[in-house]
Amino acid sequence: MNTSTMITVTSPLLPDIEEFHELLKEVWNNKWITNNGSFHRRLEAALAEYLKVPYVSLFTNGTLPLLTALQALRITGEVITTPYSFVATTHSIWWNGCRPVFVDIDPATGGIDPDCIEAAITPKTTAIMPVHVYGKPCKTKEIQAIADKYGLKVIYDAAHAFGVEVEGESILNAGDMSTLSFHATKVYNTVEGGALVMHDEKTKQRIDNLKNFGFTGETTVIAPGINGKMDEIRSAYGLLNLRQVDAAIEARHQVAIRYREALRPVKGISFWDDMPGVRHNYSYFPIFVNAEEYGMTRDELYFHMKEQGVLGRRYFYPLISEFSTYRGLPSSTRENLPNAYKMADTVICLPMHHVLSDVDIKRILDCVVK
Ligand code: T4K
Repeated sequence: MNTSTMITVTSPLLPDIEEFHELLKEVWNNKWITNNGSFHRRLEAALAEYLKVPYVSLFTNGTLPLLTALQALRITGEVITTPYSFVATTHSIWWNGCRPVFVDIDPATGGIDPDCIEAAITPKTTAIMPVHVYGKPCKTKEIQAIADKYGLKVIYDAAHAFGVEVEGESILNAGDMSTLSFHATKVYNTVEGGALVMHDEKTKQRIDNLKNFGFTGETTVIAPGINGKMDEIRSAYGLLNLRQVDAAIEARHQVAIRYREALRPVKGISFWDDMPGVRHNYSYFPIFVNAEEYGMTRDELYFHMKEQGVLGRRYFYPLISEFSTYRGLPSSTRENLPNAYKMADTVICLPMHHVLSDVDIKRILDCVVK
């Protein structure tokens, strides 16, 4: 197969090269290329406005905000989380010296099932880390009610949830903090990048200090911080991408409409429709294969697509709880996580991005629709 004819699961949103060049000239003129420069400040303000959140702190990727949120909230002991995510979610808990406790997911959203949380709480539990997987909102009200009852913090891994709103309100306002990833493969990207969203200025200040080694001035370090600062070049790139992200989301929406129309009659293939009252970002398009009804297993379909040059991905297979670091944990058993196993064993994310052509969409659907 000629690699140029391959259809990848995603394709990055790229700013206009001439406009980027103009902004680069400004960065060059400023001779200030990182450490809270003017583009960094402009992007934080622009994102806060676009995302309808009070404060944003930019980071160099989407993993550091997870690590930093746990640090800032002084999370210790056990953190209840989902096995159905990218490994960075659980790694951030482990890197903070805490123990991840996996609970099962809600098959209707792919997110953590609030009904499973209470049984997993022990005297050592200090926080819950749910994930808005594929950008589908978790049951935030139910999760918050449990957190309030037991005095737990809630940090949402919202890496996939850029721009997602419920009844006109940003999903990023739920919980104590939310994290975003601006990796190249995301709906909105700054090449590599990420952010933490918080509710108050004091927390924003603390996070800004923590991502700058814990410095509060030239000679004062208030905490064991890290280097998480986004530079001026990526910040400038991010400002340009913000201008076109709505159009990119709409283009993805149109792809989702085409997929749903073609796949609805296919026996053994299921997928999610939009949730009422939700502004989705169409960051991924997962389908679920019922092998008996479809006549092919998920893996058979996945490899058939691959042979045709259609590179879907089995996000999120295997479950995080199956990786060697985590599989020995008491909460990692199949019996504890039946819905998560089922989803991981049946999912394929179809290619989904803003520049999928009609020809691409037809090729993708020709693989799946028999
Ligand atoms: N929490 C969650 C829930 C996450 O999903 C992630 C990251 C994080 C936290 C951590 O955020 P970051 O620290 O990464 O910002 C990708 C991404 O690397 C990762 O960001 C993402 N989640 C994860 C779900 O997917 P891979 O290893 O599957 O990506 P890769 O390199 O195979 O790329 C996928 C496809 O995208 C390629 O086949 C082609 C296309 N692509 C990729 C790149 C990098 C392009 O067309 N151009 C590109 O530049 O992990």
